[in-house]
Amino acid sequence: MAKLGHEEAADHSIGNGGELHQAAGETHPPMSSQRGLIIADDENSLKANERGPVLIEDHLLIEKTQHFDHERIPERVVHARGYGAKGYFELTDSLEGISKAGVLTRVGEKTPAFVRFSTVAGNAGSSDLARDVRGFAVKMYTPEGNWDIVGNNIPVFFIQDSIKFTDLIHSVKQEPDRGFPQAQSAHDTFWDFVSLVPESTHMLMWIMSDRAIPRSFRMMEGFGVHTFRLINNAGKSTYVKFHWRPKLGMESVIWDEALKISGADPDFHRRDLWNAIDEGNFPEWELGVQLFDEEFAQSFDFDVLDATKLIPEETLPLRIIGKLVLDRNVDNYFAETEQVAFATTNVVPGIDFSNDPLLQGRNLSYIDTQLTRLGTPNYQQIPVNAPRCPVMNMQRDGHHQMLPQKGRVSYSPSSLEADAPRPDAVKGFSSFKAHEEGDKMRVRAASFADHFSQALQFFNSQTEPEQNHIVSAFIFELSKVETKAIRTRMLGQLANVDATIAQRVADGLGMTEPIKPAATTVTVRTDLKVSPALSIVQKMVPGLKTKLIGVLIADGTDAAEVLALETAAGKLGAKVKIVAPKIGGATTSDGKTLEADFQLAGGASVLFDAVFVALSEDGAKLLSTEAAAVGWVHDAFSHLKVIGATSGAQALLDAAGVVPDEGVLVGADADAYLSAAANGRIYDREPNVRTVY
Ligand code: HDD
Repeated sequence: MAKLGHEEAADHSIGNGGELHQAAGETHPPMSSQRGLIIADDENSLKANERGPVLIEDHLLIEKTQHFDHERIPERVVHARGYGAKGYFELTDSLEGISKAGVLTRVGEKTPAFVRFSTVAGNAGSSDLARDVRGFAVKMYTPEGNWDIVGNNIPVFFIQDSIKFTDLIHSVKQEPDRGFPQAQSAHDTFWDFVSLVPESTHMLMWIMSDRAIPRSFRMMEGFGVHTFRLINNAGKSTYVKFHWRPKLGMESVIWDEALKISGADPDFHRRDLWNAIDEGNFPEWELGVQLFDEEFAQSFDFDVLDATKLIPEETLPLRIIGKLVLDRNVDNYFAETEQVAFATTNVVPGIDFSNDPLLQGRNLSYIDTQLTRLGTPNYQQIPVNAPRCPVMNMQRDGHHQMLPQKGRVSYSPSSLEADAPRPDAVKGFSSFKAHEEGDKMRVRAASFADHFSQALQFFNSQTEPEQNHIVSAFIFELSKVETKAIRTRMLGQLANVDATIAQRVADGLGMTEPIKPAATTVTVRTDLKVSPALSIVQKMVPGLKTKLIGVLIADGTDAAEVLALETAAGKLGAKVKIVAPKIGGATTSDGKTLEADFQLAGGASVLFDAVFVALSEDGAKLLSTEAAAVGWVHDAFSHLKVIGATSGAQALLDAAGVVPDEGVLVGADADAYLSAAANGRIYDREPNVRTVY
């Protein structure tokens, strides 16, 4: 190779970075190393000569590489895949007299908040649409310290005692020998465990329901799950259960749709949240509380300390006391969403724990796990975790200590410094004076024994399509279980809830042997009143606000029609997304180009809440032989979506097997189509598109 002259070599060494020009108005600060040294060349390592070996002297290369090598931290052992956002909690109704917590008594105060939604079983890189419980963790930075409600989108849990948590999670995560399956409960070890642990039956009903496949984080409820205590100034305790209520109402997707979204856009939920906040459509939840005393607890049919049970809203109505608004996306995913550390022990004076044995175990686990994840007890100093009130104590040093802790006194009591912090019995946190007596023992209280009555109540409280989905989900999951004895055993547990449910699942599995109910000492209560509040469909809020409408176009599409739809949809707060065979768009009937948001293969109809097929006759004929277009329409139909179409589009509807019903509007105007779409899915269509067991 010819040796380059000095000048040529210098030019050559610039690399790609040299191509970047400073545009007018841009002020790029100089790049520096971690210790602030301004970097002259970030394209080339330091070499002994032009083609020679790299020198160990290249501290810039070493620093950059070393930092990269250590970028990852251990992901969360559960809830690894999550997404966070910032906002505030505002109290609208004071709990004065019930709790002394400032955050629950100072009406109108806006408390900064950080929320992280998550799935439980999947690893950080899994899909958002796995069938799973969703974590709903809220951190409120109150003037009296951080208060976390580390909840889920389901008000009950799998187990009653935290000693079983390790087993539950080991069973649902990837099987340890093979390292799969990822992010799903549909495998032998999970069903082996739950079929042997009847206390999980109520929760199984919930995770087999559409609650486990929400349409959006913005459209799901949140629950503190456990019974907590509120403590007033006189030290009196009131039991409380916390509920987050989405302003948009609840909505879920269809299971086949969830499977396909996982392929079409594994980031579906996080993208949805990011976009909504970015566009100024701030998601909002009401905070509701169920308040009750010991007398109610004693009179209630189930133990309020049992996290596998709920108190129906119809029995104990919610009192709405505030709202949570998410109005800012994170600035940096790792710094905030990954490093945020929630803990059930993050409570403030006026809020305390009950004896729920699941909660008591959690109180250790959260603060402990952060040591592995974040590597130091000083994780509370990371900005996303740091309280927004003074932190003063005698804890010192440790890895990554950020505070210049001043003074010679690092112990208490002390007398040497006038400003040394001291405990404050009035302002400070004091535990509720609970009266405890009895023998120490490792037992499960008899009041925790009924695992089936509320499971049946939940099922009976669903609409027919929702019940069908629960049955189908059991069939799907158990069909993935290879060990037949586990399927049989699970049918035995289901039979304890209800013989018909068990039989429907058995029919779907093709298991013809008589079902033998599992041994139980409990007589199932069939008299529990249905609770419509447990159903998603019955809580749906009609409307198209922030919904997405996919419009399929091709050459020859009538642009005016698309524009009319876009305008009408915009007025209702919905967004139209154009899907075309080419991303550059299509030539519409007026000879102009209508640009596309998605290329057909990358804009599957599962990404939209409703669809519109805006094709000319020629366009429809052409797309009738295009599998992606046929699948686009067919999926929308089988996912029970409202389909609008121009009359020219009929050939594609026919090719996709679309059968006319109230949700198929051909040749209708934009308003008629949109008002149909605003009512959501066409559940009556379901028996025509898939087998209902
Ligand atoms: Fe948990 C994370 C919710 C039972 C141990 N849990 C975690 C997160 C949520 C929940 C939302 C994610 C927080 C975040 O976004 O960082 N967990 C629950 C609910 C439960 C529950 C609602 C039952 C009512 N959890 C539970 C038990 C234990 C744990 C019984 C252990 C005894 N959970 C953990 C953990 C995690 C966690 C291992 C993993 C990462 C973390 O805490 O920070 O400590």
